[in-house]
Amino acid sequence: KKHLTKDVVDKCKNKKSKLGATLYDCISSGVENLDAGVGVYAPDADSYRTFAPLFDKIIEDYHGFKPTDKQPAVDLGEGKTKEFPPLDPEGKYIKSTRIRCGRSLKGYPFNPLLKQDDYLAMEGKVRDAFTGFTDKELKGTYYPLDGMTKDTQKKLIADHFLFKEGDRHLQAANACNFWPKGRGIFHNNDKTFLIWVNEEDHMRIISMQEGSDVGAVLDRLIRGVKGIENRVPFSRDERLGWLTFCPTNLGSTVRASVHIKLPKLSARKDFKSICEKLHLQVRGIHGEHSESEGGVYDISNTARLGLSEYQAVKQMYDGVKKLIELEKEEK
Ligand code: ADP
Ligand code: ILO
Repeated sequence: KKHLTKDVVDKCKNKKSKLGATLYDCISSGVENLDAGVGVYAPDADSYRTFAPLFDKIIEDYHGFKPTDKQPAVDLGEGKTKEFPPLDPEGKYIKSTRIRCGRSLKGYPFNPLLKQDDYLAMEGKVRDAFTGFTDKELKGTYYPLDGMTKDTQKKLIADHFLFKEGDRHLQAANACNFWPKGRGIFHNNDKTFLIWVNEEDHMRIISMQEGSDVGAVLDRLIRGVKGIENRVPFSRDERLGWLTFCPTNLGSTVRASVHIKLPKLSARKDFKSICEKLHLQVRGIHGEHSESEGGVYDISNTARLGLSEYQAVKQMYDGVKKLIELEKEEK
């Protein structure tokens, strides 16, 4: 609505990406969901170039990343995790910490252009990669969604481990074809290291645990990412960094979050604007498009593109540290 001007439509309406995606394929989710925050997805990597008149504007608006900007080199934060000691050592505010990143498999487009055979082949490839984990803490089991009981699925979702089903934004983007084929979740015994397969992105790699030890969560994520990238090549763009289906996740792809209670601060009318000024995004207890429950919020870094993985985590770390200070100062 905001960036799809007549000029942009005229520039894009007769174009097709290398794999045949049209402008309508990019905007269908926002057309069907007028309350969407962003409303667009890229059916393939080439769509970011072919439909640049639209994507560039949205990317600049969301990330502050200009068409001439370039994603910095990868810096996962290796050797620097000690810079992130527990944010709330007494456990008064933070319930849990999670850091996730997205990855796409080289050679495959995104959801709307995938065939059932692609989903199954991709699932097979990543499954092989999981089986190869040598790190004891990361070793685990892959659970395909196809065949999972509804009770198990519901419990995994309620406990914040598994992606939801039937997201209307993804459905309208044509991203749920052949569901649940090729979709699933890998996790270690403790459910502190998890990988979502073929939901919104080919892979979402997640590290999470109770409490506020950001350094420990990041350290585990780094080991996990390295363990997989040795086995399956990921697709990366010179300018946009790691490629993802949704433009909000490009670049570092990192969303570092805490589940946190800030009773005094969150009662203030300007709570969201305080967070925005600290480059923090506020979500509800069940993730995006959900509400807070029992005063618990999901607070994370807003930007993912134009900053390294380490900087994305630091954005959340510094911002949440400040929020806790402000909470303590409130009368
Ligand atoms: P994503 O983080 O992958 O963009 P969502 O916002 O939908 O997707 O969140 C996915 C799940 O992760 C949700 O169940 C959400 O509650 C859970 N989650 C996010 N941050 C935390 C956290 N710090 N602790 C526990 N669960 C979390
Ligand atoms: N298309 C949805 C979601 C945007 C960002 N979030 C994710 C999960 N990619 C919207 O525009 O609100």
